[in-house]
Amino acid sequence: MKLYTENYPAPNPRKVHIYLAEKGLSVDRVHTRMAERQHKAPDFMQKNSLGQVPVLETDDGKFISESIAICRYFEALHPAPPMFGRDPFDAAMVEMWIRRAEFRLWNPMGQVWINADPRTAVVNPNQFKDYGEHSKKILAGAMKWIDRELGDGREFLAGKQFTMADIVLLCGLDFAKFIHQDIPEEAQNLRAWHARVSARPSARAT
Ligand SMILES: N[C@@H](CCC(=O)N[C@@H](CS)C(=O)NCC(=O)O)C(=O)O
Repeated sequence: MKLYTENYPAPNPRKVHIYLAEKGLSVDRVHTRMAERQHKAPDFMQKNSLGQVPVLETDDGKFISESIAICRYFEALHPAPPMFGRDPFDAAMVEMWIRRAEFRLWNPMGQVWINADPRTAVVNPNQFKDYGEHSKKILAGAMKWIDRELGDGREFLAGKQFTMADIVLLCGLDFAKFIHQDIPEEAQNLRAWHARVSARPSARAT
C-alpha cells in the first residue's frame, strides 16, 4: 500500500498520520509536494479527480480518497484498537462528532484559509475577503460551542475513549492556529482537551 500525502501543516493528511500512529500501523508514504502543485499533476488527478491529498493506493492498485474513508478502510482491516466506536451507541457518537467537527469547525476554517489568508491569494486570486472575515467569527463560535459541550466533564469528544472524532478536531484546531485562529482564551474546557490529546505520542505525527 502507498499513501500519497503531504506533511504538516496539511491537516487532512495529518488525520491519517495520527490515526495510523494510534493503531501502530505503518504505510509507505509518497510525498506529494503541494507547493510544487504535484497534487494537480495529470498523473495524480488520475488517482483523485479532485486533486487532493491524502490518497491511498491499495495493494491491488485501487485508489481511496478522503481521509476518513482511508481510515475506515484501515479500521476494517485492523479493528483493534477501535477508533470508530466500541458499540452501536459509541459508533453513532463518533460519527456525530466527526460530522459536527467537519461541518461546524472545518468548514468555516477552510473559508478563512481560502478567502482571508494572504498565503492562498496566489492560487485563489478572487478571494471573498468579507466572507473570509465573517468565517473567522463563525469559526470562533464553533470553538466556543464545542467548549460548552466539553463542559460536562467528558474526557474525549465522543465520550470516554480517544477516537477518530478527537483526531478530526485536533487537526482542525491545529490548522486553525496555523492560520492565526487560536482557541479563545475563555474556552478552558476546549483548551484542556487540546492539551490532553496533544500530549499523546500520536499527536507528533505530522
Ligand atoms: N475531504 C478531503 C479533503 C482533502 C483536502 O482538501 N486536502 C487538501 C490538503 S490538506 C488538498 O489537497 N487541497 C488542495 C485542493 O483542494 O485543491 C479529505 O478529508 O481528505
